[in-house]
Amino acid sequence: KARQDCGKCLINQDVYERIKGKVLTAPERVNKRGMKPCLFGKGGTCCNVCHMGPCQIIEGVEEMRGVCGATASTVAARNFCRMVAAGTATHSDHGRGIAEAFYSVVHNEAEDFEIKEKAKLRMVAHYLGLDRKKPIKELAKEVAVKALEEFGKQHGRLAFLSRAPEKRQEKWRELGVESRGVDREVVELIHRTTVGVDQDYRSLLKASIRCALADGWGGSMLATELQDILFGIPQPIKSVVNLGVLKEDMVNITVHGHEPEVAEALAIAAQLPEMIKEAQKVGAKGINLAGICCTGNEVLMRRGIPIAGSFVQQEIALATGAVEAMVVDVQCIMQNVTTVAEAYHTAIITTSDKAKIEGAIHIAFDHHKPIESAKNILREAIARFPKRDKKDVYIPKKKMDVVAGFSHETILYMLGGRFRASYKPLNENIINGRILGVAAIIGCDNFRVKEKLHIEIAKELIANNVLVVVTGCAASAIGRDGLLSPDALDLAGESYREVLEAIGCPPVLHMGSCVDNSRILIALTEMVHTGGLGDDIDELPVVGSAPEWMSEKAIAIGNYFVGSGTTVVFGPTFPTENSKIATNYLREDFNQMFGASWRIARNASEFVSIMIDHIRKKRENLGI
Ligand code: BF8
Repeated sequence: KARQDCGKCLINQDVYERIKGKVLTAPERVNKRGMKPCLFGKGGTCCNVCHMGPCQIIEGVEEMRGVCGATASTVAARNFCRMVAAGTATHSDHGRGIAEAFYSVVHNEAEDFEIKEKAKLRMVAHYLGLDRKKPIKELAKEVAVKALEEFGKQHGRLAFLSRAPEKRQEKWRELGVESRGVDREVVELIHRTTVGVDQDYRSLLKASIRCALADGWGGSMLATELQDILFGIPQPIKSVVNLGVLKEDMVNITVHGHEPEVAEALAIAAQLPEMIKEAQKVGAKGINLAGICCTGNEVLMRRGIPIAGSFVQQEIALATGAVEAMVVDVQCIMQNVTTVAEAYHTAIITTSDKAKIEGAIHIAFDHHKPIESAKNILREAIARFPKRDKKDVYIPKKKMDVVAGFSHETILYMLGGRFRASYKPLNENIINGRILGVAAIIGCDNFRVKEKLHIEIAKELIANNVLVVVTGCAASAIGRDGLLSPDALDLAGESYREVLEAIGCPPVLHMGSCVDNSRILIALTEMVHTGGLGDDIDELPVVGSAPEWMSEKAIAIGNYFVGSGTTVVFGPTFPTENSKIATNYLREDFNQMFGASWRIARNASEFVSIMIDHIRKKRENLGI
């Protein structure tokens, strides 16, 4: 029953059946009594910042304040801030990791990688305040130093904030929420939330924007830009998604986590004749890489490497019995993967010294020697192939064609053509009403959500002529259903379909991993700069959503979008809900301050109606 209750596992119900009784998996835990969410924690009013508690607090009940007197709104705001700080830290430490790799490459301390995108390097150099005309090698070194400095800066403001529309920058200045340095904002926000510090929900929540902006326009944007410079700007590319991408006759390696460095190195090493020969020696035809989570999105976007699964599919990818190794770095790796792997011949290989897992093999990835590290990892996987129990392999047939790789640069070219690359055609089609507006569906998929929310919402939006962009695990889920393929054009509303047919792209555009939500910030800025849709992001007929969010990172993302002027709809639950006061502040007061707010929806139709109403209201304000 537990399995049948979970909409997500229905996707691969057949695989779950195989491990029934062998290993306890996440969907089973979801429905076990002890695994119900804590009611106070879920709505944000469990306070555990000191050891007089944890205190469970009910709004408006005097005796149910914390021992220290903390109110429900203070506690909910504190917990929300901690999520924002954690999400910001996570994306940003990823950004720092890439900046360090970039530093090593351009200072000739690392082998194998090189600058792939010189024009983008010059553009990034410009926004970091450098002279873009300098010789490329010299400039790259300066960019590496400047990028790393953004993390530890104490004063002034983050360099990429200057990429936002001028009016937005003024707003940030007036409100005092310009981020200074990435690390400083995370540290300060955590400081504010500890016992006896900031005890006014308004002050806390406003500060959460300053930190979140350091994610979107700081850590995440640095990650995206430096990854593009090193590994290439994504271009539209065909591939496939779902467990059917695993191959019976090859060494299957799933690359899971977030920073693309390991997966990029594995992709290069897996093509080397010596490694293919080693695989053949043990009876395999070759090496097959398949992605999971955001690492999957990174290598799908740039290399067309197929995606085996999103967050909710990581256990069952192993339960196919066909995976020799799951190679992980950081974030969103469930501890249970080692338990599932033990039931098979599979190795879980951790590669980051920041993220080890009991029961996994650790092969530290040396970013000075990426290919050598990758070869060691491949050899561990190849050695497992003869141990595969061929009778115990079951790879579901399900897979779906997708077209991914829609970076904001690519969208620019597609819309405007090579000789007048511009967002003008998009703005024109919004103004003339062929496209109603733009909606983002981002974030995780979640074992607790029974419905296929991403898919239902996306279908309804495109049918209503809304251009939909997606990132993260939402993108994989939507891809599994076929919406990332031009074959789904007939699901789009008539006028939107005409636009899509003219440029030949799918009705839903995959813009990348979760750090790549920064691409959406730049795309929105381009729309403002192109003209005709107002002077700031909050005037655009645009809305965001994370219908199945579960990670703190999603809250940080939502918050930087709101701070940047885009209303976001989250659900089905929300982390401040036990305090009406704090939740109302995020909706009404944020709307006054930033022209955008946090909204909550419980089901697909609520998501769609809030999103479409919002877009229509913005159109009305613009008089279009
Ligand atoms: O950073 S969408 S489950 S994989 S947190 Fe994690 Fe959520 Fe997937 Fe990527 Ni984003």
